[in-house]
Amino acid sequence: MKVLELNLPVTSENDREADLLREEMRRKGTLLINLMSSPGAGKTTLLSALIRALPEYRIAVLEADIASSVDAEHIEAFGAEAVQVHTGGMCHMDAQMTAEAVHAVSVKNPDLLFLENVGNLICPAEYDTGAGRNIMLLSVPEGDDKPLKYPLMFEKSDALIITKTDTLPYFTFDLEKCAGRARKLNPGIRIFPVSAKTGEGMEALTAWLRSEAAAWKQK
Ligand SMILES: Nc1nc2c(ncn2[C@@H]2O[C@H](COP(=O)(O)OP(=O)(O)O)[C@@H](O)[C@H]2O)c(=O)[nH]1
Ligand SMILES: [Mg+2]
Repeated sequence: MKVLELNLPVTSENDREADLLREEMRRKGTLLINLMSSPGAGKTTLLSALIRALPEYRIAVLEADIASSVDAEHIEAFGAEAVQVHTGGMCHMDAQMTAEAVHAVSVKNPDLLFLENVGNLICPAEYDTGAGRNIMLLSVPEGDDKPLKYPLMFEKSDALIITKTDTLPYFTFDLEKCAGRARKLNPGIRIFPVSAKTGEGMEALTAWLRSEAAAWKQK
Protein backbone atom coordinates (compact mmCIF):
# COMPACT_ATOMS: atom_id res chain seq x y z
CA MET A 1 0.00 0.00 0.00
CA LYS A 2 1.31 3.43 -0.90
CA VAL A 3 1.26 6.17 1.72
CA LEU A 4 2.30 9.62 0.60
CA GLU A 5 3.23 11.96 3.47
CA LEU A 6 3.22 15.05 1.32
CA ASN A 7 3.38 17.66 4.09
CA LEU A 8 6.10 16.07 6.16
CA PRO A 9 9.36 17.42 4.67
CA VAL A 10 8.17 21.02 4.70
CA THR A 11 6.89 20.85 8.26
CA SER A 12 9.91 19.06 9.67
CA GLU A 13 12.25 21.51 7.91
CA ASN A 14 10.25 24.38 9.46
CA ASP A 15 10.41 22.75 12.89
CA ARG A 16 14.20 22.47 12.59
CA GLU A 17 14.53 26.14 11.63
CA ALA A 18 12.21 27.08 14.50
CA ASP A 19 14.32 25.16 17.04
CA LEU A 20 17.49 26.86 15.74
CA LEU A 21 15.94 30.31 16.09
CA ARG A 22 14.62 29.51 19.60
CA GLU A 23 18.12 28.39 20.61
CA GLU A 24 19.65 31.60 19.24
CA MET A 25 17.05 33.70 21.10
CA ARG A 26 17.80 31.74 24.27
CA ARG A 27 21.55 32.51 23.97
CA LYS A 28 20.78 36.20 23.44
CA GLY A 29 18.30 36.37 26.33
CA THR A 30 15.57 37.62 24.02
CA LEU A 31 12.07 36.30 24.58
CA LEU A 32 10.39 36.14 21.17
CA ILE A 33 6.60 36.21 21.55
CA ASN A 34 4.31 35.20 18.71
CA LEU A 35 1.00 37.11 18.89
CA MET A 36 -1.84 35.53 16.95
CA SER A 37 -5.47 36.52 16.45
CA SER A 38 -8.04 37.37 13.82
CA PRO A 39 -7.69 40.79 12.17
CA GLY A 40 -8.92 43.56 14.44
CA ALA A 41 -8.79 41.63 17.73
CA GLY A 42 -6.51 44.33 19.14
CA LYS A 43 -2.90 43.13 18.68
CA THR A 44 -1.40 46.49 17.66
CA THR A 45 -3.38 48.39 20.30
CA LEU A 46 -2.29 45.95 23.00
CA LEU A 47 1.34 46.17 21.87
CA SER A 48 1.25 49.96 22.15
CA ALA A 49 -0.14 49.63 25.68
CA LEU A 50 2.56 47.09 26.60
CA ILE A 51 5.37 49.33 25.29
CA ARG A 52 4.06 52.03 27.66
CA ALA A 53 3.54 49.65 30.56
CA LEU A 54 7.01 48.05 30.36
CA PRO A 55 9.42 51.01 30.06
CA GLU A 56 12.24 49.09 31.77
CA TYR A 57 12.45 46.57 28.90
CA ARG A 58 14.10 46.87 25.53
CA ILE A 59 11.21 46.01 23.22
CA ALA A 60 11.11 45.59 19.45
CA VAL A 61 8.23 44.50 17.23
CA LEU A 62 8.01 42.51 14.01
CA GLU A 63 4.87 43.40 12.06
CA ALA A 64 3.72 40.78 9.56
CA ASP A 65 1.09 41.75 7.02
CA ILE A 66 0.19 41.04 3.44
CA ALA A 67 0.41 44.77 2.63
CA SER A 68 0.96 48.24 4.17
CA SER A 69 3.12 49.48 7.02
CA VAL A 70 0.42 51.09 9.15
CA ASP A 71 0.98 48.87 12.19
CA ALA A 72 4.77 49.37 12.13
CA GLU A 73 4.25 53.15 11.91
CA HIS A 74 1.83 52.97 14.83
CA ILE A 75 4.36 51.03 16.95
CA GLU A 76 7.25 53.39 16.11
CA ALA A 77 5.07 56.31 17.21
CA PHE A 78 5.06 54.62 20.64
CA GLY A 79 8.85 54.62 20.74
CA ALA A 80 9.79 50.99 19.94
CA GLU A 81 11.62 49.80 16.83
CA ALA A 82 9.35 48.01 14.37
CA VAL A 83 10.32 45.90 11.37
CA GLN A 84 7.57 45.50 8.78
CA VAL A 85 7.44 42.19 6.94
CA HIS A 86 5.31 41.70 3.85
CA THR A 87 4.53 38.02 3.56
CA GLY A 88 4.07 37.89 -0.22
CA GLY A 89 0.45 36.89 0.16
CA MET A 90 1.12 34.20 2.78
CA CYS A 91 -1.44 33.99 5.59
CA HIS A 92 1.16 33.14 8.27
CA MET A 93 4.81 33.54 9.27
CA ASP A 94 7.05 30.49 9.21
CA ALA A 95 10.36 30.06 11.04
CA GLN A 96 12.56 31.16 8.15
CA MET A 97 10.56 34.33 7.55
CA THR A 98 10.63 35.06 11.27
CA ALA A 99 14.41 34.52 11.47
CA GLU A 100 14.94 36.96 8.59
CA ALA A 101 12.79 39.56 10.34
CA VAL A 102 14.55 38.97 13.69
CA HIS A 103 17.93 39.54 12.03
CA ALA A 104 16.72 42.85 10.56
CA VAL A 105 16.13 44.33 14.03
CA SER A 106 18.78 46.92 14.95
CA VAL A 107 18.19 46.98 18.73
CA LYS A 108 20.86 44.74 20.23
CA ASN A 109 19.45 41.77 22.15
CA PRO A 110 16.00 43.16 23.04
CA ASP A 111 14.45 41.67 26.20
CA LEU A 112 11.09 41.22 24.50
CA LEU A 113 10.64 40.82 20.77
CA PHE A 114 7.01 40.63 19.69
CA LEU A 115 5.92 39.14 16.40
CA GLU A 116 2.49 40.44 15.36
CA ASN A 117 1.54 37.54 13.11
CA VAL A 118 -0.77 37.85 10.11
CA GLY A 119 -4.38 38.23 11.27
CA ASN A 120 -6.38 35.01 11.06
CA LEU A 121 -7.22 32.18 13.44
CA ILE A 122 -6.14 29.31 11.20
CA CYS A 123 -2.74 29.24 9.40
CA PRO A 124 -0.55 31.03 12.00
CA ALA A 125 -1.33 28.20 14.45
CA GLU A 126 0.02 25.60 12.02
CA TYR A 127 3.57 26.96 11.83
CA ASP A 128 6.15 27.05 14.60
CA THR A 129 7.81 30.46 14.21
CA GLY A 130 10.64 29.76 16.66
CA ALA A 131 9.00 31.92 19.32
CA GLY A 132 9.62 31.15 22.99
CA ARG A 133 5.97 31.85 23.81
CA ASN A 134 2.78 31.81 21.77
CA ILE A 135 0.01 34.15 22.80
CA MET A 136 -3.39 34.45 21.18
CA LEU A 137 -5.93 37.21 21.45
CA LEU A 138 -9.68 36.75 21.19
CA SER A 139 -11.81 39.88 21.37
CA VAL A 140 -15.21 39.97 23.02
CA PRO A 141 -17.07 40.94 19.80
CA GLU A 142 -15.80 37.75 18.09
CA GLY A 143 -17.81 35.52 20.44
CA ASP A 144 -17.11 32.92 23.12
CA ASP A 145 -17.58 29.98 20.72
CA LYS A 146 -14.26 30.46 18.91
CA PRO A 147 -12.39 27.74 20.87
CA LEU A 148 -14.93 25.30 19.43
CA LYS A 149 -14.38 26.48 15.85
CA TYR A 150 -10.61 27.09 15.80
CA PRO A 151 -9.21 24.66 18.39
CA LEU A 152 -5.61 24.47 17.13
CA MET A 153 -4.62 28.03 18.04
CA PHE A 154 -6.01 27.57 21.56
CA GLU A 155 -4.05 24.31 21.86
CA LYS A 156 -0.78 25.91 20.72
CA SER A 157 -0.96 29.04 22.88
CA ASP A 158 0.68 29.52 26.27
CA ALA A 159 -1.72 32.34 27.01
CA LEU A 160 -5.11 33.56 25.82
CA ILE A 161 -5.77 37.28 26.13
CA ILE A 162 -9.47 38.06 25.97
CA THR A 163 -9.44 41.63 24.67
CA LYS A 164 -11.92 44.52 24.59
CA THR A 165 -13.53 43.54 27.91
CA ASP A 166 -14.89 47.11 28.06
CA THR A 167 -17.39 45.97 25.40
CA LEU A 168 -18.78 43.06 27.50
CA PRO A 169 -22.02 44.96 28.31
CA TYR A 170 -22.84 45.15 24.60
CA PHE A 171 -22.19 41.56 23.52
CA THR A 172 -23.37 38.12 24.55
CA PHE A 173 -19.99 36.82 25.61
CA ASP A 174 -19.67 34.48 28.58
CA LEU A 175 -16.11 34.81 29.95
CA GLU A 176 -16.37 31.67 32.08
CA LYS A 177 -17.75 29.62 29.20
CA CYS A 178 -14.97 30.82 26.90
CA ALA A 179 -12.30 30.11 29.52
CA GLY A 180 -13.75 26.64 30.14
CA ARG A 181 -13.71 25.84 26.42
CA ALA A 182 -10.10 27.02 26.08
CA ARG A 183 -8.98 25.02 29.15
CA LYS A 184 -10.67 21.90 27.82
CA LEU A 185 -8.38 22.12 24.78
CA ASN A 186 -5.32 23.27 26.73
CA PRO A 187 -5.47 22.76 30.53
CA GLY A 188 -2.30 24.79 31.16
CA ILE A 189 -3.31 27.89 29.17
CA ARG A 190 -3.06 31.20 31.07
CA ILE A 191 -6.08 33.45 30.55
CA PHE A 192 -5.98 37.24 30.83
CA PRO A 193 -9.15 39.29 30.28
CA VAL A 194 -7.91 42.74 29.29
CA SER A 195 -9.14 46.08 28.00
CA ALA A 196 -6.42 48.12 26.34
CA LYS A 197 -8.91 50.98 26.31
CA THR A 198 -9.56 51.20 30.07
CA GLY A 199 -6.41 49.41 31.26
CA GLU A 200 -8.47 46.77 33.07
CA GLY A 201 -6.49 43.53 33.49
CA MET A 202 -3.23 45.00 32.18
CA GLU A 203 -1.41 44.59 35.49
CA ALA A 204 -1.91 40.83 35.65
CA LEU A 205 -0.74 40.53 32.05
CA THR A 206 2.39 42.66 32.50
CA ALA A 207 3.26 40.78 35.73
CA TRP A 208 3.10 37.49 33.84
CA LEU A 209 5.19 38.87 30.94
CA ARG A 210 7.84 40.10 33.40
CA SER A 211 8.06 36.66 35.00
CA GLU A 212 8.24 34.92 31.61
CA ALA A 213 11.01 37.28 30.40
CA ALA A 214 12.99 36.65 33.61
CA ALA A 215 12.53 32.87 33.36
CA TRP A 216 13.68 32.93 29.73
CA LYS A 217 16.96 34.65 30.65
CA GLN A 218 17.67 32.24 33.49
CA LYS A 219 17.39 28.99 31.56
N1 LIG B 1 -13.32 49.09 22.79
C1 LIG B 1 -12.10 48.65 22.55
N2 LIG B 1 -11.58 48.71 21.30
C2 LIG B 1 -10.33 48.25 21.11
C3 LIG B 1 -9.55 47.69 22.15
N3 LIG B 1 -8.37 47.29 21.63
C4 LIG B 1 -8.41 47.60 20.32
N4 LIG B 1 -9.58 48.17 20.00
C5 LIG B 1 -10.01 48.67 18.67
O1 LIG B 1 -10.12 47.56 17.78
C6 LIG B 1 -9.72 47.93 16.45
C7 LIG B 1 -8.63 46.99 15.94
O2 LIG B 1 -7.48 47.09 16.78
P1 LIG B 1 -6.02 46.70 16.30
O3 LIG B 1 -5.14 46.90 17.48
O4 LIG B 1 -5.68 47.44 15.05
O5 LIG B 1 -6.21 45.15 15.97
P2 LIG B 1 -5.22 44.13 15.20
O6 LIG B 1 -5.72 44.05 13.79
O7 LIG B 1 -5.39 42.83 15.91
O8 LIG B 1 -3.84 44.70 15.32
C8 LIG B 1 -9.24 49.38 16.56
O9 LIG B 1 -10.30 50.22 16.15
C9 LIG B 1 -8.95 49.55 18.04
O10 LIG B 1 -9.09 50.89 18.47
C10 LIG B 1 -10.11 47.64 23.47
O11 LIG B 1 -9.52 47.18 24.44
N5 LIG B 1 -11.39 48.11 23.59
MG1 LIG C 1 -2.42 45.09 13.82
